[in-house]
Amino acid sequence: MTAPSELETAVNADVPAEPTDGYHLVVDALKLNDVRTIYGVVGIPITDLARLAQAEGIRYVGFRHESNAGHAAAIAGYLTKKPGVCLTVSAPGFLNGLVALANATTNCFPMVQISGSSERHVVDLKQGDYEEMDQLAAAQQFCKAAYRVSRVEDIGRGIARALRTAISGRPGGVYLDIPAAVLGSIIDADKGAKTLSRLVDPAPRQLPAPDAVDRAIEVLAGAERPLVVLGKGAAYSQADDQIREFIESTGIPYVPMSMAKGLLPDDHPQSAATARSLALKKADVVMLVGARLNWLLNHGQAPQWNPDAKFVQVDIEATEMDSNQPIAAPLVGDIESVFEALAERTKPGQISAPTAWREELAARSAQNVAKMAERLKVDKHPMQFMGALKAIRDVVHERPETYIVNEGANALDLARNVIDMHVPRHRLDSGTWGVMGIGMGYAIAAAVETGDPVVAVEGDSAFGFSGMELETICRYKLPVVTVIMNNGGVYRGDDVNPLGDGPAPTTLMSEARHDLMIEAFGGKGYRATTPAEVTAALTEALASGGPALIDCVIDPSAGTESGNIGHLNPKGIGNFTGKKK
Ligand code: ADP
Ligand code: TZD
Ligand code: MG
Repeated sequence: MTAPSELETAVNADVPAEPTDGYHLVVDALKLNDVRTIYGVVGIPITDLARLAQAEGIRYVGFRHESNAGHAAAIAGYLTKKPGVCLTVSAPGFLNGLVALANATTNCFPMVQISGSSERHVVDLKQGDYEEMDQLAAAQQFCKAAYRVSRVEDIGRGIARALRTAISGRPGGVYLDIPAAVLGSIIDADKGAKTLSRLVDPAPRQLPAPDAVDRAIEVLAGAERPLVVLGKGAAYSQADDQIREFIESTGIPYVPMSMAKGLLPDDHPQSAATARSLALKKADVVMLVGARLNWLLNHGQAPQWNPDAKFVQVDIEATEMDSNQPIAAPLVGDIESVFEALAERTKPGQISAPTAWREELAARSAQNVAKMAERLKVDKHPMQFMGALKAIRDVVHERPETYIVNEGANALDLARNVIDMHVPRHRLDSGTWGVMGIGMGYAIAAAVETGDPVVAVEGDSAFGFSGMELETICRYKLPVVTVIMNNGGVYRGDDVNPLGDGPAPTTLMSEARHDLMIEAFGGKGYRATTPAEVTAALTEALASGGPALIDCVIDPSAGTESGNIGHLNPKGIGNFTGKKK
């Protein structure tokens, strides 16, 4: 034995007998609060954090791009009603994750982005650190809240605060900044353990006031043409039984927003989804349940809506009321508590939808269903969207537990109408922002969180935003079948460059073989040129339970500019290509 050097003695004096560090405290705090999965991309300074989390029994799912990891965490939050966690590296990795964090906030999904960051004192003096950025300042405006942990003894508090903020009240995205120096800090293990805490009642119930409930009952009782609009907040709340009981006992027709499809099965006799325009135009009392009167509902304005309609709104966020239309009966509370209170305080028969109104909507539905059946019959060559989508619909109809992920423009709008849903929270799509790039992240998280099969119906452009995650799907051997509506372009594939010296802005390669992409990673690729081939491929792919991709070759002239929302394009003075759309 040699005597310790002066330096060793000095260092050891600072090291507790039983030491732990920031890495361990982060993992312990997450475990203590039931975080079971982390979605992320590793690098300095969080690689060891991911390794340790895995070693300690947290499932770590490694992605190829942070945006996709973030989208996965967000939809995991939506599906489980617990915050999804995304882990990113400093500056560029952090920024890559930020679109997903903002998208989660916009869609009211609970998620926490935990990011490592570089040396605070170097960053703040802008001395040019590795991956230098003031991440806390950058994150603030894109999320519900942003926090930074500056001392190792605050890790437990920071994580508790981030998780509670994400999940309570209106759910949203929260940013938690943990500088490298804090992760590497050493602290006595006992002392460290005492800084951690488990959240008690992280998403407390929010009961509506009794007089607010009575006011809503009165408004609904006076309706001649009542309508319920179910939004993704209703799906998220998991108050499936209470919502169904209210709708069935009152007989009120309902319209589901896209991600609320399946909350009640789409073939429910009270569904007015197939008479949507008439329902909106004529309803005299509209009850919004976890649905905002934003652009997706034309802000509640005429001519889409009856200008004299009265609104009842059920939402956990008081400031949502009156944002677009005056709300005659605001019901601020969590949806489960609101529906329990409604059931308690409504007298038998007090609210009921008049038969004439129900029959009017049912008659319009029958007409529209017949029209749709005609449209779906077309079996033209080259294949049209409808041919491919009908084939998908019929295969997944046999397997209602299948999750449907959906993005694109025409690929989104048409699939939403054609593929009916029968189980709550099984349709995951571009949502409030109409964002492209959610596809593979949502699909991966749905498969990871539930183990159920996923079919991702993707526009060929939309798919490109997250396509590299096919490798992730194959690496984790997930039951995800990606079906590409390959019309060779953004909206359509037949646009031309008038100068003829290269592709037009909306053009992609219609001859692209997306099916070969997945084969590079050992998945199964199919190319389908007819609806029968789509049926055969999807049936086989779902039966295999493994990763697969079906490239559906769609007519490049199929599709309209921006799908259903072409009217949102600014007009200008004319048509830039002179080509007829
Ligand atoms: P959609 O796009 O389907 O119409 P939105 O995202 O516009 O739905 O609306 C969802 C709404 O649901 C948000 O205003 C949000 O505050 C609300 N919400 C989310 N969770 C709950 C809950 N548990 N109880 C009540 N409202 C909720
Ligand atoms: N970038 C992001 C992040 N989100 C967007 N919504 C867009 C760009 C613009 N955009 C749309 O709104 S839809 C779309 C883009 C690029 C793709 C449409 O093409 P597609 O679908 O191939 O996915 P269809 O079936 O050809 O219409
Ligand atoms: Mg396309």
